[in-house]
Amino acid sequence: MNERIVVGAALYDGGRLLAARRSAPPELAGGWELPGGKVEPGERSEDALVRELREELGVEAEPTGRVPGEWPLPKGYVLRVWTARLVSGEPRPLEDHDELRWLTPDQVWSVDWLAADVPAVEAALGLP
Ligand code: DCM
Repeated sequence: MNERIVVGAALYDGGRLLAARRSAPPELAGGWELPGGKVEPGERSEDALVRELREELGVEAEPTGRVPGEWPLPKGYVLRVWTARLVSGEPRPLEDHDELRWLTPDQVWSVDWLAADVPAVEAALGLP
């Protein structure tokens, strides 16, 4: 039963964490998140993560480990997070986002993370 899982990536590069600002839907627009999205029926979570990063950011990425925990989202979804590293490409906001920011450790709390992402980011800090 995969249909209520959202996967997010704590994508690290050179010690910086990627944050993505949502452009839709209206109630989430302007909030920052770990990029990712819904796992499709029958899809492995790590495959969904790779697919979402390809679609949303135009990059190839590799999950490097599961961040312990899961966090509730609206409509019965739960957020699960993996650390990930860039394999190729430079992230661009192709879909769902209007801005990306690489955050150094001292900048991590400088953006307005979506509610579910706050504990997820806390859990992911220091894991790469
Ligand atoms: N979501 C979130 N934090 C993330 C990824 C997703 O809060 N890091 C939420 C936003 C939507 C739902 O999960 O309510 C589905 O996301 P999407 O629209 O990207 O598939």
